Amino acid sequence: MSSPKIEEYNAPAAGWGALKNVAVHLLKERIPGKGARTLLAQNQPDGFDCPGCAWPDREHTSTFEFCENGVKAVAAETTAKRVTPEFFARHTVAELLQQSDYELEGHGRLTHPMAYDAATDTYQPIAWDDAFALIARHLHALDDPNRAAFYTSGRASNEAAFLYQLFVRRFGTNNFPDCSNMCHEPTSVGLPETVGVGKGTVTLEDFDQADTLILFGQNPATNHPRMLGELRAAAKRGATIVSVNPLRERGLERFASPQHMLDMLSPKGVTISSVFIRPTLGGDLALLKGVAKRVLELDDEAVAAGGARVLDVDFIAEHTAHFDAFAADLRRESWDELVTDSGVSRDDIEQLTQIYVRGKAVIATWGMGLTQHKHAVATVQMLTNLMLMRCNIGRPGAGLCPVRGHSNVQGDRTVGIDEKPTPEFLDRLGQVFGFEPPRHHGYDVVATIQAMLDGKVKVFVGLGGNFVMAAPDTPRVFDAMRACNLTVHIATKLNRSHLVHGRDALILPTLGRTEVHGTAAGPQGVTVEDSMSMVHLSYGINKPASPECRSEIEIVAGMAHAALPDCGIRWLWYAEDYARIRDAIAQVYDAFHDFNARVAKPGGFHLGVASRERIWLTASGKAEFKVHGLPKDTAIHRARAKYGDRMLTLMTTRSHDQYNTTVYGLDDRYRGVFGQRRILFISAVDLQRLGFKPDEFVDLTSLWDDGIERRAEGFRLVEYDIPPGCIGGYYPETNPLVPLDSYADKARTPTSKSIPVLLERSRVAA
Ligand SMILES: Nc1nc2c(c(=O)[nH]1)N[C@H]1C(S)=C(S)[C@@H](COP(=O)(O)OP(=O)(O)OC[C@H]3O[C@@H](n4cnc5c(=O)[nH]c(N)nc54)[C@H](O)[C@@H]3O)O[C@H]1N2
Ligand SMILES: Nc1nc2c(c(=O)[nH]1)N[C@H]1C(S)=C(S)[C@@H](COP(=O)(O)OP(=O)(O)OC[C@H]3O[C@@H](n4cnc5c(=O)[nH]c(N)nc54)[C@H](O)[C@@H]3O)O[C@H]1N2
Ligand SMILES: [Mo]
Repeated sequence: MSSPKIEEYNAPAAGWGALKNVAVHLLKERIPGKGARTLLAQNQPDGFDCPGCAWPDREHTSTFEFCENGVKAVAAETTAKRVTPEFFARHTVAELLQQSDYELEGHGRLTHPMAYDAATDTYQPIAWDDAFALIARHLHALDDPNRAAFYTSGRASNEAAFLYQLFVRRFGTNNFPDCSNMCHEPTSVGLPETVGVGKGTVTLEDFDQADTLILFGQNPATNHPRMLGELRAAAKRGATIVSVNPLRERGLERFASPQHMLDMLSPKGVTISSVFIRPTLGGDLALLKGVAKRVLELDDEAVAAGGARVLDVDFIAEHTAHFDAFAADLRRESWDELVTDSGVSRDDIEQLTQIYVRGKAVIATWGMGLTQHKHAVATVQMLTNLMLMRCNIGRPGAGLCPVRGHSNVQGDRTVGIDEKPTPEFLDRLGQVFGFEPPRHHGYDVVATIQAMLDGKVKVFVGLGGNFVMAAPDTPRVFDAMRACNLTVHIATKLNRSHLVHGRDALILPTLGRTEVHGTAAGPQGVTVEDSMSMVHLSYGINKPASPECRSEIEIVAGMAHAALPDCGIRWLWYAEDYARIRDAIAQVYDAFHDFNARVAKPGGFHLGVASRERIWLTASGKAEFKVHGLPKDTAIHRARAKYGDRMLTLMTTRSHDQYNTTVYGLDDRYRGVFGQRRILFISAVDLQRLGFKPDEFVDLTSLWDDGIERRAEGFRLVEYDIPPGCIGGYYPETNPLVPLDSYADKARTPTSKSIPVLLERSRVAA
């Protein structure tokens, strides 16, 4: 492990640094020997889908798609370390709570089902059937099925997720808090209103044809490293790549591909992004609106000069609705406000506009930098507006590309993990399985936490994930969990959610995606859907971490069988052969017709996205332009009115050495941070203005007017190239600062990238 230091990173992204880091992680997990075999099977037609990110794979291309962070995800799962009943006997829960998330993760794979014993404050082994019976007892004791909530993290396979939602709906509730509530929900809410489908419209083939790629609020070198391969190819082809990000993310400057020896030997690597546009936090809505306004002005000028139109007027006329209202609003908008609110100069807006209008095939990608704000839905829709102006949707080489997080987060939603299911889906589910599904909408993440705090939800079941650390407002989530009668976690590794538990609590150890899922019917594959709607099979190749581990499907079936043995659904029969679940999925969703046959093909199949085909499943049957004013009364505005420029806006992001709440290591190599995580990036201007020095420690208080004090203490200031007024820290350390009620309009995604805070000299650390 590195000693704490800050040191500028000058090498290209990936490259030798990545290779070295791979070796370090394989060693740390004590898996040097078999590591290579596992890695070779990763993201290959006959191997397993990488449990890391949701970026798609090329079919049959390179021998293996190398990715440092994919290796870390695989190494974390295939670790030789184990958390056994003896381990739990040695440590009380109170003791384990003192350990850091990094230490908890480091103990290794869970091996046995464990139940909490209050008398000893330890987890004790429990037989699987007894665990299922305990769950059934608690569920039956509820006077209303809506007093239970069923969380999903996006690693669950389609089969596991489908069976889970069937169990939960058959039990009687739509309470499906989901990691996507904290992630791409604004995309899933925003796009259906504009283009009819809440998914991206591009495939990897479009990446081959695009001449312009604009990346909004995304850090691919860390979070989707395989995307860099596509960007490298595009850059080499001469495509223009722009990064819109308050930070000049290092991994987007230069990239050395471990598959291309020449890159590795050149000290510079391949230049990826040549243009960096740097809005203030949350400034993208104003920026996009500014670019759209400029496109309209350029079109006016072209019309006046009798030149070629800048707008695609034929497309707009034939395929879209409400353009006039949109254009009228753009004409009214003041340039001063667009510049102030975006934090981007007129010159930079002009530059981005010129790049956009010169592009003949433009792809816009986006990540958490757009979605974790109050006005995230409006921002996603403004991006869609801009793309529609020049017909950059539903055309080869062009389109919308939300870059999803978890490897199957998109698939989980597709197969029914949805707290707001459509009536059509419920009708179909009810017909196929012979029951009347609950119709009322259920709780999302924020609503679940509130309901637990209000005593309305008493049973929490988590299919993967680390709810208490991923969610906002950490201390309140702790209170919420501890108020439950039962908390259940289906997990591969120990995490804090297991230690902040209800009166009764279970940890149920599950197989990871890298492991063989064997049943009486033989080895089973599971399916996942990537960020570009490709569905494919994944087969584990490693021996299970422990003979006691069960697959997620077997665990869901076990719970369902115990709770609803006589409901007419043969839960255990489904778990014997996962192809039966795929047949059931095909019965419920037309898009999955002939599922088993189609997915047997190497590389799988594309699910079909209507907007990609210019079929607009919106209210008007057309792609819709949406008018959005600039936000004027957010928590940031209110805090600024009260505290002036003492107030700073905090974003919470991932370091290079973490997977969400799982901390693999303490370095953030490309940003030059080593051996530590409690740091805050701050501009030289703000340091000076506020009278702080680099390396000084500060405490943060968030500014939210509900009378609750939210603090996070002991962060080292790191002088960084970040726009003045903005600061950045890592998640989950900063989650105590995110108020539960501070979320995106309509989508209710916590505003993890725009939290108004004050800094003060630290009381705790020095
Ligand atoms: N190795 C690894 N891979 C992962 C994950 C991981 O933790 N580790 N997590 C997975 C998951 S679940 C997800 S959702 C994705 C997340 O992947 P990303 O979407 O890349 O998520 P973040 O690291 O949170 O930050 C995104 C970027 O947004 C920028 N940003 C912040 N605020 C703004 C803003 O207001 N405007 C703009 N334009 N930019 C902004 C930040 O500077 C940062 O570069 O990655 C997935 N893949
Ligand atoms: N402040 C702030 N908060 C955020 C974010 C942010 O940017 N800032 N990002 C948000 C986003 S985008 C997301 S997606 C959420 C993530 O929220 P979650 O999905 O809940 O969190 P993870 O850290 O991905 O979950 C890690 C745990 O999953 C379990 N696990 C790993 N693999 C498997 C498996 O194959 N099966 C099962 N059953 N369990 C497994 C392990 O026990 C591990 O400890 O966090 C959100 N929270
Ligand atoms: Mo995510």
